[in-house]
Amino acid sequence: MKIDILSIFPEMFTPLNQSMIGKAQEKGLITIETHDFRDFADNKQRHVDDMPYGGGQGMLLMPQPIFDCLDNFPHENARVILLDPAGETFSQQKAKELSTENQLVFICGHYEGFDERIKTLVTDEISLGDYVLTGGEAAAVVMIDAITRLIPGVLGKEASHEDDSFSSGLLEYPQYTRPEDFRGLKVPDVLLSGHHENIRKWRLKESLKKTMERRPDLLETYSLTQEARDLLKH
Ligand code: 4H4
Repeated sequence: MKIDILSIFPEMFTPLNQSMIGKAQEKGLITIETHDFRDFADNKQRHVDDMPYGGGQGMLLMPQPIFDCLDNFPHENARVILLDPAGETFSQQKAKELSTENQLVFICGHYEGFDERIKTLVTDEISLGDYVLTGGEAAAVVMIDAITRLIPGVLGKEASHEDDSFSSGLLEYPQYTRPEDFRGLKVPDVLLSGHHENIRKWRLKESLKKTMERRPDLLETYSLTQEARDLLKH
């Protein structure tokens, strides 16, 4: 996957060179390239924003630097994603959908928003959540993390995303590692039993309980098996 990021703060994306995403780039599974659209501003002061027509607070990103920056690299058939609080709320399902694309382009705005004409370039307007950030960069880092970890080979054999919270449709069950007893806090006996069927049932019940307590909305779209219904009753 090729990921192009339009931002006037390219240094905000260095976290993507660390850890598993950094390794995925070294393995050639993904290529991340940042483009500073300030380099494409056609004014001497290199301004990329201006006051809104009609008055009002704040500054808006001008269309010209964004359009010319986007014209500067191939992006046919790419999903062009505008980070905007007014966009569709990002989700694991959206991450899964975008993880199958060959190229993603992220347009990260600052200040108070975008000239509306920028949206003619865009295939998806996506928000990280119902809050307003100083810029789209932090949101893009989170989305790229969530998307690229789903690309086969990125997580490597030592980790997988099949049982992730949300991927399975339920919140993840409680997990434990060594030691068995840490300051009197013990690992549940079932996990030490080696009885795989009992462990599977315990994990399903714990996922259902946690989901029911914290995110009952997820159960509206989760197709409960008879076993899951029985486990929820007891
Ligand atoms: C855009 C701020 C629009 C305010 C912005 C407005 C997010 C988010 C974000 C910098 C840009 C803000 N990006 N998810 N949430 N005037 N970006 O907040 O429409 O309120 O992705 S405005």
